[in-house]
Order: sequence, then structure tokens, then C-alpha cells
Amino acid sequence: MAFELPPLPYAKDALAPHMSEQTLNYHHGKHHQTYVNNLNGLVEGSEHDGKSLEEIILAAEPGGLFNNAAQVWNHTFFWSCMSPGGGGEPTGDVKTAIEQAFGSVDEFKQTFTDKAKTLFGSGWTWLAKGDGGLEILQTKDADLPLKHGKTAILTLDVWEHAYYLDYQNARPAYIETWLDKLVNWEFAAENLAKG
Ligand code: MN3
Repeated sequence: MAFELPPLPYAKDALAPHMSEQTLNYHHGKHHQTYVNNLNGLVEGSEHDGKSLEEIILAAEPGGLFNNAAQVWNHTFFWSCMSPGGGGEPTGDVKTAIEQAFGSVDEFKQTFTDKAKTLFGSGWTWLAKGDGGLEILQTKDADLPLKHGKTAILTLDVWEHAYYLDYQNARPAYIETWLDKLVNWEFAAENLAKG
């Protein structure tokens, strides 16, 4: 069974002006779709045909199969990390876990921002859960917490294609807006409860 591009969990204009319809048209409709197409091309007729996305990610060696499978997973996860009317402050168990790990929500935001700003080149910044509780991870290219035995709670795509149309080279403005206006704390709570 071929993999399919999952629909966005909101309308393409629902995150504007913080993330424009044009960005989502390219990022979801072109970039994410291309990873799906590439993955299907690599999997069809191979030993991985019929495996789940997660099984492929865990089995794949570094290279094209891993990169495309992981990018399909990462983008599907990323769309749910944002919501119209998102941002603000976490509550409940997420807030408690963040305070335990980072001292305060403000400290978390500062550290997450610094990590996202300083990730050189293309990659992802994650809030993830490992054996020691919550942590912030920087991953290069397509890499993701699943490959390291950790649970993804939230992620921010810091590949240039994620923000260039809306923010040009101003990655710090993209990060700040994402935390203030877009981040989906309810999705983080679901992932924390599962992990
Ligand atoms: Mn992307």
C-alpha cells in the first residue's frame, strides 16, 4: 500500500498571517508531497513494502530511504504541532513537566529559541521525552527522536523552506512567532500522555 499525503489538520489559510497559505501550499503541497512520492518510489517492490512508516524509519540505514521516510513522518507531526489560535502558555501536565525539566516555561522558551536559532543549516528542533524527562533536541536534516529511542512531544521545522516565503532570512522572527502564535500545546499534552 502506497503512502499518501495526509491532509492538513486545518484550512490552508488558517495559520495566516503567521504562516501564510502560500507557505503551506509549497511546504505541504510540494515539499511534503515530494517526500511521500520519493518514499513510495523507494519502497515499492523492496523488502520494506507493506511496512509501517515507523518500521521503515527504525530499519533504514542513513541515506535516501531513511531521509524520505523520516521527512514524511516529521512533516505529518509538524502540521499538528500548530493550530489556529495556538501559542500562549502550556497548562496541566505539560506545564508541570516543562517546569521540572527547565525550571520555568520562560526558561524553556529561551532554550528552545536558542537551539532553533543556532541549528546550522537544515534540521528540526524538538521538545522530546527521554529516560530523564523532557529535553530539547536539535536534529540535522531528517533525523528525529524516534531513531534515538525518544518520544517526540513538539517539533519546529527550521529548514529554510519552512519560513523563507513569510520571514525571508529572519529565522529568529519565525521561531518567536511560532512559540507566541502557533504552537499547539494540546497536541503536546496528547504526546506526553502517550509517551
Ligand atoms: Mn519542511
